[in-house]
Amino acid sequence: MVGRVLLGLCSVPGPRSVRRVQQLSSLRNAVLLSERKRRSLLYPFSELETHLSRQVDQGCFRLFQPSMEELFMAEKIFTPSPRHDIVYSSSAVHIEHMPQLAQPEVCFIGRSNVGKSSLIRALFSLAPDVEVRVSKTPGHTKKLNFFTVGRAFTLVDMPGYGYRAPKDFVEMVEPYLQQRQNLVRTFLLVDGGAGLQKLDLVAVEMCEEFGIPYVFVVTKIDRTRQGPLLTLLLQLRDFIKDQTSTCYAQPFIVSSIQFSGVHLLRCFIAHVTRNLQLSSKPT
Ligand SMILES: Nc1nc2c(ncn2[C@@H]2O[C@H](COP(=O)(O)OP(=O)(O)O)[C@@H](O)[C@H]2O)c(=O)[nH]1
Ligand SMILES: [Mg+2]
Repeated sequence: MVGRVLLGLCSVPGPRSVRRVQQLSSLRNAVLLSERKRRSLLYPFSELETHLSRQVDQGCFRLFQPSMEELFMAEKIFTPSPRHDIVYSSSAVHIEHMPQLAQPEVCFIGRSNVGKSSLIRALFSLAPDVEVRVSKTPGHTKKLNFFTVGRAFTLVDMPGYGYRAPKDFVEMVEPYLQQRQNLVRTFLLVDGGAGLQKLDLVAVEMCEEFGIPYVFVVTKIDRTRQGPLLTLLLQLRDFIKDQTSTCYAQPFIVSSIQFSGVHLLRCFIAHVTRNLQLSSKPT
């Protein structure tokens, strides 16, 4: 049944199919899928690579390819327990009001409506008590929202830039990116349908100027056709290679509705926050 739902994906699923697709947020259910469907859920690039000629250099898209066992280990970190609380902890507008934390931190930035909050909600789907607000109105997240994952790491949902961005967005985000000592990785989200926009380049410039490590995440792949998605990925590959110095070479691709790529991203976060050692170290 789960497999059928995965196949019959529509861009805006109703509540029943949402419930069924949400079952895919746990790896235990993913193992019930056929090999092909499981691969496209866990490693969504595998679905696309068949359309690429072998002459095209695709190595960067498979740099981070953990084993099933490693994906399971990462899932544990995203699963709450009495000794491992996963909670929304606080919000802040100015750097002086941000909690001082010792554990590694990751943050999610991108244009308003790109899917930041939805992706964070998908990442935390195994902790249903965590409240991540997703709005149909762009510009909803106006503060930096901090979520703590036990003592393992903190995750920050940032206000979006662009349409209805808070006036003091730059004053809020720039000092955070520049000064946050425990920030280990910034996830820069790009809408799969819209592609890389001028405003995204402002975020790229900030990360490059401050020399902080960041990684592209292409969102909403469930409603992006494969051709334009591949074109965007190849464009990103060249952009990263030619114009960036602190960007991770592999862009991640996700759908927060179908959960594709979400397990892989959990594993990457567990890895960069030093909560998971991988058998083969990704470059
Ligand atoms: N089809 C689809 N829609 C998505 C996805 N992620 C987010 N959305 C929708 O995009 C809109 C904006 O999402 P939100 O997470 O609030 O974006 P934010 O402003 O970046 O935090 C909402 O209507 C979401 O339902 C996705 O993976 N697939
Ligand atoms: Mg948001």
